[in-house]
Amino acid sequence: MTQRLTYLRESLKDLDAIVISQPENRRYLSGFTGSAGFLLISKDHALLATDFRYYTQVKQEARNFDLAEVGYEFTKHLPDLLAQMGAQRVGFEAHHLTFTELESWKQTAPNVEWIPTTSRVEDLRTVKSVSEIETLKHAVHITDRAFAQATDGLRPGTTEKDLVWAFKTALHTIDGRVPAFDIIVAAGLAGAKPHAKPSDTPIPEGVPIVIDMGALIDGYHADMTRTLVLGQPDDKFRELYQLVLNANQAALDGIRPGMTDVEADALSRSVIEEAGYGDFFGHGLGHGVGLAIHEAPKLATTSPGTPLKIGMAITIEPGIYLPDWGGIRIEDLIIVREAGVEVLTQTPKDLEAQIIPV
Ligand SMILES: [Mn+2]
Repeated sequence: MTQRLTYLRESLKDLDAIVISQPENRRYLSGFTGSAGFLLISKDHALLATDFRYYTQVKQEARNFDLAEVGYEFTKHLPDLLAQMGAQRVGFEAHHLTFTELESWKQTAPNVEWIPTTSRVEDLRTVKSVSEIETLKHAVHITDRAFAQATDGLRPGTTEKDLVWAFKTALHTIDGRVPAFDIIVAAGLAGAKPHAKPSDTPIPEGVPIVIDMGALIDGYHADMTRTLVLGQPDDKFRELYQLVLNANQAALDGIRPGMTDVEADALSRSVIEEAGYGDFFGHGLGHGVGLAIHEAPKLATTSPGTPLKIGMAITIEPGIYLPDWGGIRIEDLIIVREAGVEVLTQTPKDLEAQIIPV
């Protein structure tokens, strides 16, 4: 945590202080896992202002921060806190703070010059530390095990909601965990919607079943997608599955540090485009993952062209979605390493392993 503060302070040369309101950024910098509070950080000070519910917890979790007991009146105390820090030019998180909050801060602290900042902490969060990677590996490992356990019970008559419940049960029984996000189980036509909601309908045989799930471990999110089929798939499934798998593998084989987010996206996209399905891969190749399920960087055609760095944790999830047929997506979680990528996800993805015998 100390090093994270040091890095942030290095990026604050143009400011006297910054107020951090974004929850994952607050946790990342301070270690505080509570749901409310603001960080005030200057060159010499690190304050965590929160309410009565968290006074004890802050002392236990955020040892590098001084607790400011502000109750539910942070805005009222803000001028005093900033004056104590000698801060005149103060940054705020423009992508998180609401317009209403900023207006109230301006009113209460009229002599402060409020400077919008974006992504200062998010940029730091993209490169994971050794301990963050260990936590992500744990999350992926539990995800792999829960996937195997839950899909073992998949048989004719199982509904999408049954399977969601089986994943939740497995996460709980294996390691006392909960899902990192709303689990997706989307069979047949529903799978053509990348973020479909599970239904009460029994999963039919022979159609693709898109399953997107992950475990949440100590604030870190695992994210995996596999596309199974109950009974024998048709030739179209075999053809498209292999195509998406080839696209997934092309990215795993081709990604290197220094390559841009756009170039990484193109590794998979070009495989799908060459086969004539480019229009049916309508989302980005992947996203950073960590304290948030979706965080920087984003791998997409519309990304800014930022180079990938060693230590980034990213999903690789090409997909093809045909509205009159269904969807196929294969998603792994990787770490960018010096010579390529380390694939954390271990759940098998060869075609035969996706076929559940009936
Ligand atoms: Mn994902």
